[in-house]
Amino acid sequence: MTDQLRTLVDKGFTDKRLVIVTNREPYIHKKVASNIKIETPAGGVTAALDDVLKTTSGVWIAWGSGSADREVVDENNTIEVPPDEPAYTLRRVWLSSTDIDNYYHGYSNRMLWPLCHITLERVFFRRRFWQSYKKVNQLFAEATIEILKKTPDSLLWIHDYHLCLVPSIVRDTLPESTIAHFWHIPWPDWSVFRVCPQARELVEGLLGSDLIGFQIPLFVKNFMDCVRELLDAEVDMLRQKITYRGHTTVLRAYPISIDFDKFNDQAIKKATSRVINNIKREYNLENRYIGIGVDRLEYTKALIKRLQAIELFFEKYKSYRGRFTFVQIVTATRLKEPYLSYKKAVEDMVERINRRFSRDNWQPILYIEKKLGFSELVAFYRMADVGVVSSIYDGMNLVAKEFISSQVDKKGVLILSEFAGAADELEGALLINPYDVEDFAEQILKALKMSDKEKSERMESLRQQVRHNDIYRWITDILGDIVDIAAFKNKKCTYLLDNLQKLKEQLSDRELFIFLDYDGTLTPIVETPDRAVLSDEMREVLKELKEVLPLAIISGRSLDDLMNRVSVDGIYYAGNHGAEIFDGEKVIVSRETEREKILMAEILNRLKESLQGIEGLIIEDKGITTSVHFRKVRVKDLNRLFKEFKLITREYLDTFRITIGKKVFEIRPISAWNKGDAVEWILGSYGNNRIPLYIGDDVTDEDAFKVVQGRGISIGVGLNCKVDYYLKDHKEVMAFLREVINWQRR
Ligand code: GDG
Repeated sequence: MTDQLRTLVDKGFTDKRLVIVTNREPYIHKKVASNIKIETPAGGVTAALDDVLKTTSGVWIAWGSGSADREVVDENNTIEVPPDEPAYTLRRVWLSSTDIDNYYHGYSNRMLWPLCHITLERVFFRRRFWQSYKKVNQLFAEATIEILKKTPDSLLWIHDYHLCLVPSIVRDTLPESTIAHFWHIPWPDWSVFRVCPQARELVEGLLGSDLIGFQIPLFVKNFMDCVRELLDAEVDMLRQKITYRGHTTVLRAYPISIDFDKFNDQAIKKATSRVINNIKREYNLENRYIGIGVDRLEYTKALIKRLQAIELFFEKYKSYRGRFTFVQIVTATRLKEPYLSYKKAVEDMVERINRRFSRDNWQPILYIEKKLGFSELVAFYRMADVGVVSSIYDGMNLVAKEFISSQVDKKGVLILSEFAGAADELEGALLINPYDVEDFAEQILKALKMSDKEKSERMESLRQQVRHNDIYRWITDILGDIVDIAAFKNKKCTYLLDNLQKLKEQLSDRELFIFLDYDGTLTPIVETPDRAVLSDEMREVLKELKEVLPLAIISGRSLDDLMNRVSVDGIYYAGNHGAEIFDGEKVIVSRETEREKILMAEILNRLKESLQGIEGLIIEDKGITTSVHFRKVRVKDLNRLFKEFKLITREYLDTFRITIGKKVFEIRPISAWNKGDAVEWILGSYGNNRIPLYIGDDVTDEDAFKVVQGRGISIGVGLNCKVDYYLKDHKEVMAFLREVINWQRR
């Protein structure tokens, strides 16, 4: 476990318990003759979650699938695990064989799995599948509720497509729970997901969560699109938040990974070199190029396409016959249709290709059907010259990362399907489209012919990426967000219009100074900044207000623009997020340095150049600061915009502050005054120790909220718990300001 994760676990879980819910259990008790044997599923994800639970002493809820599982649990269906050194509780859920058929093999594996992997021909649906899926999700939810009732402030982390409905069932019974769900497989786009007869129920089920994690940003976007099509929900594409029936769910991409050190450390062991020599001798692989594929026997991993490419490769490049062997390791899981037919098709094809090209004591494909032990697996990965991952669609694909982590000699090349989530992150692999078998065969040739230098450079870059983003980083990121969400939920958000009397009492006998943000506070948020016009009604309110209290309008807009738009005399104005102030007589400017000016011009040029052609984008040059508005940019261009914006601006982070507001990026010199500084300056210049009351809606208003905290009143527009009170929109701001005028007059 990394230090970072350890700190999180130590800090975040002192008074809370982590409750994990998965279909498969981390420890399985099996009857072997008259004994009971304990098996642990080899998967790295399970092992890492097990590690975390061992340190947080939480609870793991899962289907009790072992033949001796019932014998060992107590009357609450729980058992302390690991068996030899108990550290946390495993709560087992019992399923009948009919449910296993209908919920697991049926709805999960024949409806959701092919649907999400866009193999629609394979989608097979029976009503009984769905009935059973609902029943089993209910069972899991009941077990969870029972646990949560005992420790109400537990944090719940549910996994995968088997358990879509659990979040909302739990939420209905225990509305205050903190619930996260991680979706391990792809989320397809709407044109695919609409095929599912229960599309709406599934999405509603998931939206009981506070946080839903997906592997990559594309799946987040697909999910949001589906919600937009299916439900009358508020979908904030930019902040990746969905509000449905009064509950808000945050969506994020968290690319899953592996334990880099575990593979790397095993690979460099002397013992591994010995295992490699043995394998080479045993399978007659000495002095040959070696390719490797490690997969569950699974149609989404596209073994047939891979074999077609290998066949084509040997057909075209005869000189590699006898010199290159492709080792395909498979483990058969889910031993039901359509897997049985698929297994047969793969085996037939291997046999045919081997018959076609084998000669002397060489065969092109070495097909090994067995679940390898860890040391053997790592040895295969390390000795390979080419690792192949050819999925037609894949959430992430851990084999790709395991191969990389085991490549300590950096002599292997990774051929990776562009449709695996891993392709989104891993730079340095040779990307293939598995449907383009011709190119696939060419990439195998390219990998084999690649210079040692290029191989080593590519592999080094891949290894850096996996080393820095390992499974513990994944867990840390998700748990960190869950802990934050829980903390946020515990805070009370106070709605001002329900608490006017309280505020009035708080302010009685105190002299106020009113500070107001402009966009979103005095005007509604509109498509483009030029359309944010102050209504005559609001202007009249401001004019009345300034007669009874000192008033300042503080905005990210340039000072001139702001003053023209508000056009009320005798008040303070601050533009450019506080960097320019008009005190009623003169303008006071927080000067930028020559260097800042030059760098800002440079950023502007680079942004304009690289973001050319993005329709609807407005880059607003305001002198000291710059705003990049993207409210009108099409969703399909957002990815490019965010990527390029980040790439350019990250070089200037020591000089500029970059914040994201309502569909706008703000770039401002770190040294320039912010809205908080402006509040300080204005209060000081006005004198006589007034109490600031600040109303704003934007991220940049947070600087001012901080200054106001403890000495005045902060009011946010929109649901906001970081402030003393919140109001819903600019209309409520107007109503509140009228109240203030009345208080003062009385
Ligand atoms: C789902 C998503 C996502 C396979 N054969 C052997 C063996 N394996 C192990 C590999 C690897 C694991 O199985 C397969 O992981 P994948 O990520 O490739 O695929 P899925 O099982 O489909 O997993 C996937 C994952 O969830 C995690 O979120 O990446 O996209 O589909 O760890 O090593 N292990 C051993 N011997 C074998 O013969 N020891």
